[in-house]
Amino acid sequence: GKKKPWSWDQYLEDERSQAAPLQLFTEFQAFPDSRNGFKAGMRLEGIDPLHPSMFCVLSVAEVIGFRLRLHIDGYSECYDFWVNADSPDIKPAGWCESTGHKLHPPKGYKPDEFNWEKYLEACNAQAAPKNLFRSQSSSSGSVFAVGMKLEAVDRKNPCLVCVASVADIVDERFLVHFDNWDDTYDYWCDASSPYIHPVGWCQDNGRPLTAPQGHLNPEHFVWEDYMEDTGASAAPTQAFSVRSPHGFQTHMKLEAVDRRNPMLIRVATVADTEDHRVKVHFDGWHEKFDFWVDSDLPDLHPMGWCSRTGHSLEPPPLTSAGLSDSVT
Ligand code: MLY
Repeated sequence: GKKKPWSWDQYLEDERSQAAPLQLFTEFQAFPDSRNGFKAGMRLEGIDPLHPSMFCVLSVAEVIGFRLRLHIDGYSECYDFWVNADSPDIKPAGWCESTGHKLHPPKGYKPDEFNWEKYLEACNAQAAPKNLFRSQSSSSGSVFAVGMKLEAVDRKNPCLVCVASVADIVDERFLVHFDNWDDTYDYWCDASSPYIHPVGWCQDNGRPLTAPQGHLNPEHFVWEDYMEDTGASAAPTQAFSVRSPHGFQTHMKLEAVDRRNPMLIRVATVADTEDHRVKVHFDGWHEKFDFWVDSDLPDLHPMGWCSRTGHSLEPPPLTSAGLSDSVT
């Protein structure tokens, strides 16, 4: 007979499993309340994932459901990346100019000779209309200011807590930069991030603090001296308010973007948990592919997200649990 299409309900029943409840997901993971109005070819501005301090000229390369593949104009397709249509990392054309940010033009343009109007005309392209972007929360209640110092986890070397600065602020998020390092370690976060601490935190908690690169006496870094030398101030302690731990539990099922092929979303299981992270396992795949992510990663979604947003969902490669475990 004809093979029945894969269904979440049947799968949960067969596996005697439960889906992660909706309320555990953030607004950027949950079912969107708007449509994805972006169209291939539209131009926009946005953060370069490999250089989080840079806003670049982007074009929409592909649209699938609520997701977009973005291309950095003038650069190789190997830098293309996927975002959700409500990503705070993307902004309409002209946003940089109106907010005092430097816009990195397409390769071959000097920053001062780039002009959106002329560029769009030259490409015969359209700018993505402003109403397609997540509405900006105008209230900036944050007390963080550019230049303020803090102690932050280096996400690429997570055992290090380092001397860092607020390098940029957009809406409720700010850019953490590690003093005297290049921007490849930078990341955007908000005041609830578990990865940032006020000046003095390492000392109070008996942890080593990594001094700025090239510091003359890194073993004896003194915040007071450093702030006097740099004329900077510390981000106020009250500004930090770590979010409460997520509620995901081991065995809960969800839908997760495959990092090795980010065009795909797969059936997945929470394999392990920490306060602010979950270990994602792809059902039917070897556990060597499991990986830890922040529980609020916008690439995690509740059961039914793909079907609701018009994205295909990759079912486990074999439906029989016993078999799939032995096939790797
Ligand atoms: N082994 C790495 C460590 C870099 C750490 C950078 N942090 C502190 C921002 C290297 O030397 O490249």
